[in-house]
Amino acid sequence: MMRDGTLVRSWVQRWYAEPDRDVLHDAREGWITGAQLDQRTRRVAAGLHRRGVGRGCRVLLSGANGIDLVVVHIALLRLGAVVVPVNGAYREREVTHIVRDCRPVMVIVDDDAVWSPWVASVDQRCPVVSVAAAARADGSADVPADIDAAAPESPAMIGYTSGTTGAPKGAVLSHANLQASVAALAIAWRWTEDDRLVLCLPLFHMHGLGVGLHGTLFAGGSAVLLDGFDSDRVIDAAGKHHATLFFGVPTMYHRLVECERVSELARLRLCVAGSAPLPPSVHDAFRAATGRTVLERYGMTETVMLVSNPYDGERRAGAVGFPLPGVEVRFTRESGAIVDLSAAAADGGTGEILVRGPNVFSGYWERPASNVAAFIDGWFRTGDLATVAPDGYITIVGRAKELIISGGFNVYPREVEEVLASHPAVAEVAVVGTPSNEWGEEVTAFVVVRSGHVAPHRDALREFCGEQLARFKLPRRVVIVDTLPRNALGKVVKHELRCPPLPGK
Ligand code: MLC
Ligand code: AMP
Repeated sequence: MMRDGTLVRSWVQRWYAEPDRDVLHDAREGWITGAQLDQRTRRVAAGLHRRGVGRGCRVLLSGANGIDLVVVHIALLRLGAVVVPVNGAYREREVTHIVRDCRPVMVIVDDDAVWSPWVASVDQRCPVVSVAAAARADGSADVPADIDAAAPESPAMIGYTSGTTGAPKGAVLSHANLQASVAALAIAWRWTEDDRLVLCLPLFHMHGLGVGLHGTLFAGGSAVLLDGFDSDRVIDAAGKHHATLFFGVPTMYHRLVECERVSELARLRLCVAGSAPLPPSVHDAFRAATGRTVLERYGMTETVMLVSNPYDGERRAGAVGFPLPGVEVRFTRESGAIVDLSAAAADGGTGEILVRGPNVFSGYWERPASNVAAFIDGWFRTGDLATVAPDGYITIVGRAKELIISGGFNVYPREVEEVLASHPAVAEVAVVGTPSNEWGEEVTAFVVVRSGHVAPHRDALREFCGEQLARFKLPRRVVIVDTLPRNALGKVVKHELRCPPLPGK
């Protein structure tokens, strides 16, 4: 494990050691080698530096998976700038919140024309540049002397997430945090330069970026970048490029097991699932069809990866396994006590997972109050509830935080409630996640209609919210109710909200 290096320095060393090795593939360019990646990212780093991007500057980055996006990402890290990955599906409300919060010096996004007025409404001077244009930025004669010189403890990335409550806040991850996590994964998953990953997860979240891309570059392996998920394209890419690895969210596995070609994935060395619970039925169906046992792991934006099923030994369906190398876990108890893994295994109780380790972020960007609440004596509160089996396997059994995970994307009920509540026909609203085979959880809104108004149709409410929220946050189900269940303090008791059965079920 490299102790004092940074992520980019470890990658650059790989490219120097084996310049002709293929590293990344996309449909537009085919393969590029380590030497090409080094040269291109240097040139782009210099070009962005000339435009005012320097050490510590925040830059929003969002684009479809492809070599251009990766080149810009690496160039920013080489400069010591702080990458703020953002979902390209975000709408004005979501984008302006992040711009206002982290004050970027530049926004680099595929849809630059759409985002320009949004960014300008917060900061007229902040340039909005397309990913393609940024990837052509060329300052080759002018490479800054301090390239690759960011200190391990300096910030590398800010990932926006709502944490346990409230409006999205930026989790600040250092170069050392990001590196510690992939170093642990290289050990735990036996990830080597011979591995080739089919990478269709979006590169604006930890799973695709902090695990898939960073892990590939750290291990010295290679990745086939796919712009979005499609079962046939994943299977084709795995076959054509002799891939060894696939990482996906449960929704992708759900779709793969329904694909008649899934047995072709038997060629892969390792299939990893995470970001949401993988239903044991999908775990079993994938094994029956491919002979491969999915390895499920658990992580978070604030911590990258935390707990993983073992590479050797039982990969238990429904469980997430053991702490990764370097990660320590503890569990809260109702009594207020905090217990370690073996005590939790002995008492068999349920509690919130607390974590500590070199991968764990230091805090949220400019949120001193949240940072106090997020840690107990230096241990980060995950907001996830778990039990530990007598043999040490950790199982996530629920969440203490208000969060819906749909298809691996996080949806904060409060954000959707705020938008729905501004609809003229909505008197009161509560948003919860309801079980779904395909999505894991579905965004469901319980609506009390304002008197004198007609109950709004689901599609009308979706259209209304769609102007302000990314489409994956829109309610898939709307249930009209007379009142919302409330406790003595007037707070909505969400677990008492019940969906009527779907027609035909
Ligand atoms: C797309 N849609 C979704 C959705 N994704 N709706 C709810 N939940 C989602 N996750 C919407 C689309 O906008 C569209 O709506 C409709 O669903 C049909 O789209 P689709 O073409 O079927 O969906 P697709 O584009 O194939 O996307 C599905 C998916 C995608 C599973 C590929 O959601 C995805 O890439 N998920 C991965 C998320 C991820 O990377 N999470 C990692 C977080 S990091 P309409 O209305 O437009 O027709 C993390 C830490 C950790 O959690 O531990 O890893
Ligand atoms: P994010 O904030 O997008 O990083 O999402 C992190 C959250 O995803 C965690 O706090 C968990 O609630 C959830 N999560 C990630 N992996 C798993 C898993 N394997 N099983 C259950 N929940 C998971």
